[in-house]
Amino acid sequence: MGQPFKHRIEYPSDDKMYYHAYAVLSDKNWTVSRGIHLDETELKKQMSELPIPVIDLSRAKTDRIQLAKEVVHALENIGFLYIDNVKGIDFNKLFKICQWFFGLPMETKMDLTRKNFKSENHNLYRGYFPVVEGEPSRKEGFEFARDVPADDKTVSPNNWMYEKSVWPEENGTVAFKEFLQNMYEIVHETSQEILRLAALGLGIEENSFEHLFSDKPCSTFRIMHYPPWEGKPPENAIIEDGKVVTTPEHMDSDFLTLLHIFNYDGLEVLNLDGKWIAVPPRSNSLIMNIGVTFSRMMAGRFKATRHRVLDIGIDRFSVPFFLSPSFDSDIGVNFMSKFTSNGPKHVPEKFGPWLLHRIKHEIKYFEYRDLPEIED
Ligand SMILES: O=C(O)CCC(=O)C(=O)O
Ligand SMILES: [Fe+2]
Repeated sequence: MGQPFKHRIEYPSDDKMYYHAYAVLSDKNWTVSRGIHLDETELKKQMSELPIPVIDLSRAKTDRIQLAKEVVHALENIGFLYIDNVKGIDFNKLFKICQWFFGLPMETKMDLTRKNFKSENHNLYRGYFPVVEGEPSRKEGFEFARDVPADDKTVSPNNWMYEKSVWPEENGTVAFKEFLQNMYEIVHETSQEILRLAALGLGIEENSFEHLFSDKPCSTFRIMHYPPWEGKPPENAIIEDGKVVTTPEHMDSDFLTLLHIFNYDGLEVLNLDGKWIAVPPRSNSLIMNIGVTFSRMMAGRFKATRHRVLDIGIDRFSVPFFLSPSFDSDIGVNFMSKFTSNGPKHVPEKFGPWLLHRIKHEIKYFEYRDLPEIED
């Protein structure tokens, strides 16, 4: 990220003034912009002492306004939170699904891999990606999305962000596709409920974010396997104190991520003191974090926190859902200025082209490097 976020906007609210001091992202680190109510030292202290907050969704009906405030507080401060009591997820089955898929013969997985890993294949964005030797990211993954209806004529045929998902053949013992498609809908709905709470906590209409996702969200659901390093890892996977990563530090590019990490350690987030703190596994809970898309729209008020995954010496599985707006959705900066006459103006920007530029030209993740441009 070359461009620092340097906006500071005041948001009126009926019952309290929010902190008018936000973390500012400059180059790699979050620093604190001086605020009105809290001075830098106090805000820094507050944030560095924050544990990862827990949002219990079972309170969404009974204690909605308070819960909404807690969501906003968590998003304004650490940008990472646990979401408890999401209904309908069978985590044990999800684990078995991951093990089944990654245990398939390499040949079978490679039938589903993206074109840049196997030239006969047609899928560019969805499907399987293998471990790539020499990369500091040591992981294989399988991705899918909600398919766009075949009769939808609004999608350009070369827009691979909407390409059809590919699926493995099932052997009758696991309902892989059905289970994961159902999971997608559960986490999608969970993300929408969290966004309704966030809107309520911000003092705007609960459905203020809904339009971004109601047409054809570009969200991606991934299952991932991180094999431990064998032999000597590449230099760029070795970090301080001789620790080794399987995913280097990064911020997610999407709107928000909902993640499950089973019982595995290894996930760490960077707090405002520049210290890496562990995000321990919490059973039956999802971990949520804000992506750059959302943080940018909120002019840095909601935090996209840097995080990384350490090699824990054993195979590690995790399941992220990357909530993403529709290709044409407006994700321009200063979204909140639509609701208040104060502050810098909203600058419209389409999600799809912005994301493509970021993942292909700025961050250059190995799994996206060779994606073609998309002509509208
Ligand atoms: O596996 C994890 O714990 C985190 C994964 C992650 O940060 C990502 O895929 O963006
Ligand atoms: Fe991430």
